[in-house]
Amino acid sequence: MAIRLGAGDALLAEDVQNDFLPGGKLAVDGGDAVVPALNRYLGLAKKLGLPVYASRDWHPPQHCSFAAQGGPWPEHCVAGTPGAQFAPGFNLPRDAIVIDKAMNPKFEAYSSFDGTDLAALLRRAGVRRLLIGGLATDYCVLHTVRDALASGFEVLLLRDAIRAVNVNPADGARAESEMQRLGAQPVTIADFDHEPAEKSATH
Ligand code: VGL
Ligand code: ZN
Repeated sequence: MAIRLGAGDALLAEDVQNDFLPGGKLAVDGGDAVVPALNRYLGLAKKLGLPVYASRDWHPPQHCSFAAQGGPWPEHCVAGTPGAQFAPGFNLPRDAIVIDKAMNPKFEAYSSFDGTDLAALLRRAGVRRLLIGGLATDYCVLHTVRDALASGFEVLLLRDAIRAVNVNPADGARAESEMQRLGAQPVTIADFDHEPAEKSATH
């Protein structure tokens, strides 16, 4: 059954930033594939007038998650650097709402709800269901989906628009199972009711 989108739905794109794409400082295998995939959902959002939210991992230079500070990751997504910019070709609309996170040097914050006003913004906008995709499946997407569900939002997990870091090879698969177990509904672009342009041809 095709899923119908409308009022109360919004798209949330997690951390589609240069440092998480091939060639970046914390490159996710195949991370660049989320860009065209999310662009298809952005097309749906535009057609239906759905609000779009986009998070950025936006760290201070000495963030506790960096190896130099004893953390697990190479330095990445330092606020204002090219690596922290949205990926080229990612078609965010002008009125997309950008959520910066993990800005406190002392705390890791994978979830876009952690230390941000995202939940309040969504409630104020009347959002009840989130379409969530982006990077990375086993960190920011997982933690954001957990928080979204715990905050009472429904979640459609965009399976064709996520990729995992896979520090351990099964991390991505495990994260997807957990998100489903918690109540996220896994979907792909084929599940949505959208007419291809050719169908509206006149004669
Ligand atoms: C992320 C590792 C470190 C993510 C952020 O966006 O998933 N992963 N910082
Ligand atoms: Zn980070």
